[in-house]
Amino acid sequence: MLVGVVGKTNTGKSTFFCAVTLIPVVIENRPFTTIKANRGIGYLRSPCVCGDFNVKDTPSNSICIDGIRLIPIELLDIAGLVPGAWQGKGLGNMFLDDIRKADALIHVVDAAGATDEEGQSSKPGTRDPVKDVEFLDYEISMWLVQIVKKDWRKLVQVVDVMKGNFVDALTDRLSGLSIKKAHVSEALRRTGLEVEHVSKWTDNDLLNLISTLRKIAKPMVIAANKIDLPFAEENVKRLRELGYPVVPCCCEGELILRRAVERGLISYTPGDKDFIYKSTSITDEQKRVLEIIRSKVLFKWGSTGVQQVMDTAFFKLLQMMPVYPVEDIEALADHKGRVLPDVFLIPQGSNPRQLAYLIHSDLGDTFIYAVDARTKKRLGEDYVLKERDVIKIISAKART
Ligand SMILES: Nc1nc2c(ncn2[C@@H]2O[C@H](COP(=O)(O)OP(=O)(O)OP(=O)(O)O)[C@@H](O)[C@H]2O)c(=O)[nH]1
Ligand SMILES: [Mg+2]
Repeated sequence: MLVGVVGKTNTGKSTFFCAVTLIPVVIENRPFTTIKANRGIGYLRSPCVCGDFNVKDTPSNSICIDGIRLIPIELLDIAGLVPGAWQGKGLGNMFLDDIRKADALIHVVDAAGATDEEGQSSKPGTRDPVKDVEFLDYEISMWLVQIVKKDWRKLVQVVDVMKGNFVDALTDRLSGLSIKKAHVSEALRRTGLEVEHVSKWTDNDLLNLISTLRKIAKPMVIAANKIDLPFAEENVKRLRELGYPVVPCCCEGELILRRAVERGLISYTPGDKDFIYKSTSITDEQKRVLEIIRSKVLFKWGSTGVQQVMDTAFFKLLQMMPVYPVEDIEALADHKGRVLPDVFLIPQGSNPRQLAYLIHSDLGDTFIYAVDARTKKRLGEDYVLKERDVIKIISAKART
């Protein structure tokens, strides 16, 4: 699963990416700082099961800090866009092509309205961030419409004359865009458009279908950034009326906190509501900046919001959940003796065999049953895995 960080140019996308991945990318107060997308690893935050079992864990594919499991995931920081990108304006298709790979989108908006339509910085309160959301929706939809329209007549012929399947034909046309057949069927159901009359659809019908499809295939969370600035609070309220999950955030504040942790100045885990001073060699200036973040962001909003954006994207939009496979249910360990070494992200509603496949295709093929480490009960393929289950897979090859 890959999540793309998108939005108008100069809203703080790279700051968000850097705060999450700690990859030093270029951040500047000007449009089009990022041209080539940055790809990196960020972390999701989930309460670790080590506390439930009262054991000291030795994580391998993830990190555990004070009972909080940080689970690695992939993130893409995409070039910014300006209105007309779908027609090639600004960096145009450069941005749009990178969206192809994304399964969900984090839309970083300047909630303070301190960047104009073209991404030039302006006084807070001068740009309506609601317009930024509307325009990004429109840009992505128009770009997709353009792709579909290229072959529209052929597609209509396949369905009308050759009685081909519309869902198959459209999914095929959109291949390589991380859009699945189920997404297309669901978009048709929601719009109520009739496939039998596809040749009579208007441009608006097609736009309606495609924007609905985009919302299903590439769900979006709004990261309402720059909440440290004036006007953000009232704009956040208005952004919440658009029907997307909205998380107020201060990417710059999160980046400063993460860097202060790296320098050993404070202790802070992403997503925390406060930090603790660790070093006595902290300068007055460093303290002043940290105290501003504390009062303007942490105390006022409850956190910097950056971690919550990540968790919303993977747990709510993509409906993933963490599950812990182990080989020994007594020691909760793998064959190397590592305790609760791995956590896997798996779609909600998955069964133990699907977990086995995620670990290794052989293990899925030879799956016999699973065992729940909490209840010691045997679980068949009909069992629906729960969030934070600790599971042993029994296979014909007797390996996990
Ligand atoms: N006040 C404030 N400024 C921020 C925040 N996050 C980012 N910025 C500033 O916004 C400006 C743009 O940041 P970038 O991260 O480069 O923005 P971008 O969206 O990647 O921009 P492009 O790559 O040019 O499209 C920089 O001056 C950042 O310091 C924040 O939370 N608050
Ligand atoms: Mg950037």
